[in-house]
Amino acid sequence: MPNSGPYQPDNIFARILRGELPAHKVFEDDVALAFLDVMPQSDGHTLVIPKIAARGLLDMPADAWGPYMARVQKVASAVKAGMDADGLTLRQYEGAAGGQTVFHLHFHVLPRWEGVGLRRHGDAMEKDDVLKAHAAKIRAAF
Ligand code: DGP
Repeated sequence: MPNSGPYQPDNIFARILRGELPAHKVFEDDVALAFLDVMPQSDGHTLVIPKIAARGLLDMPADAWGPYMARVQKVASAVKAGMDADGLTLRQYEGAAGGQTVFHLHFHVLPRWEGVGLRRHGDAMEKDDVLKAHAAKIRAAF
């Protein structure tokens, strides 16, 4: 996948948006889709993507931020409540040099618990039944 240039409509998240690839979805409306990260850095690690085709923060239209960030906040609230977390860490990696590996804009919502560290970014795949259980808890918290 090229890490610069125009938006590539065959990126993994675009394919999830089109329903071509499965995901443990927790939220969807006309603006955004949220689903669990398959390589979670903490239990319940959720990604929130806009439906607009933007590679990253720098090519997201300015007037699309308000509606998108409102969904990020809504999802973050459900992630915190559903996972019974003490807090959250939000992250966004911009460009390959910034750590981005999938070139469709996304915010990472990471549940945090006092004294519990994060696993490494993109390190290990989680079991499908574990992701399924976490997604159910988060969906129930909207
Ligand atoms: P980033 O470096 O910010 O582009 O992170 C991409 C994240 O996406 C990374 O944490 C792993 C996750 N990921 C990669 N492929 C898939 C996939 O096919 N499905 C899901 N749900 N997550 C994925």
